[in-house]
Amino acid sequence: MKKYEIYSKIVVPPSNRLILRLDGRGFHKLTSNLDLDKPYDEHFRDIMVNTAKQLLIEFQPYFIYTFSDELNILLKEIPFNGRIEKLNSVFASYTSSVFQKELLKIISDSDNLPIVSFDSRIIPLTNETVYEYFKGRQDEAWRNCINGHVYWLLRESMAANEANNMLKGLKSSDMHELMFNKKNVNLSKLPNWQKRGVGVYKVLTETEEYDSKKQVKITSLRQKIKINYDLPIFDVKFFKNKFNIF
Ligand SMILES: Nc1nc2c(ncn2[C@@H]2O[C@H](COP(=O)(O)OP(=O)(O)OP(=O)(O)O)[C@@H](O)[C@H]2O)c(=O)[nH]1
Ligand SMILES: [Mg+2]
Repeated sequence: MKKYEIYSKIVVPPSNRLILRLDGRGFHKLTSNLDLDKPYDEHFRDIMVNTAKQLLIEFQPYFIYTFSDELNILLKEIPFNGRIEKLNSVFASYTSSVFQKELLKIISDSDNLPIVSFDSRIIPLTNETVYEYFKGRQDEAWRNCINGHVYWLLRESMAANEANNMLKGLKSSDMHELMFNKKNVNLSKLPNWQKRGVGVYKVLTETEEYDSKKQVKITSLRQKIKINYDLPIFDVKFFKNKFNIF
């Protein structure tokens, strides 16, 4: 009976912009069970990027930003008449299914394939706060990057709780120095996909085709999916130039 479905009419507020953020559930355990490279594993990154790509194809958002086990989707159209139950459940289940399918490609022993799930939350924004939101997530990606590298360096000589406690007491400058002295790694020179995350979106691209009837080359503009492993530090211009949002 419809009258008992008391949450079904809850819809998103009439804001200009909507973000959905999906986050892998219990991925700390999942990634360690799979024995992935630490702190960054390129197979894991590729699974997240391929999942983002499939979400872009299916839901046609403006932009997807991913780092670690999260995906931030900036919607263009708001599907399901903005119903919160539908948005959260469909995006979370779709993301989990695609991720699972991608995971199967790298795990030969399908009996040991972990069952994955993602949570989903909705973040309503205005045009003016889109940049601020993504910059906040990108700052988190950078913090993650520094902490991840330093944590695994400390783990070479200490237990997990000891490394965690030590990490808490370290200033950013200490961490940079430690990585440089012990590992000869300059944290600010790490690859941009680790420091700044990865963007997935469409760009207009000129393509050249040959018209065999008229025997001429034709150039046309096509939307192509771009996977940007080399994102800039987000600024207002990024969202204005790429998606006309400012
Ligand atoms: N080894 C490895 N682990 C990764 C990688 N990317 C993400 N992770 C793991 O995924 C975790 C994601 O963080 P969280 O989302 O806070 O942790 P979680 O276990 O998923 O917890 P919930 O989201 O609250 O369910 C990180 O702490 C890492 O342990 C990677 O490239 N390599
Ligand atoms: Mg998680």
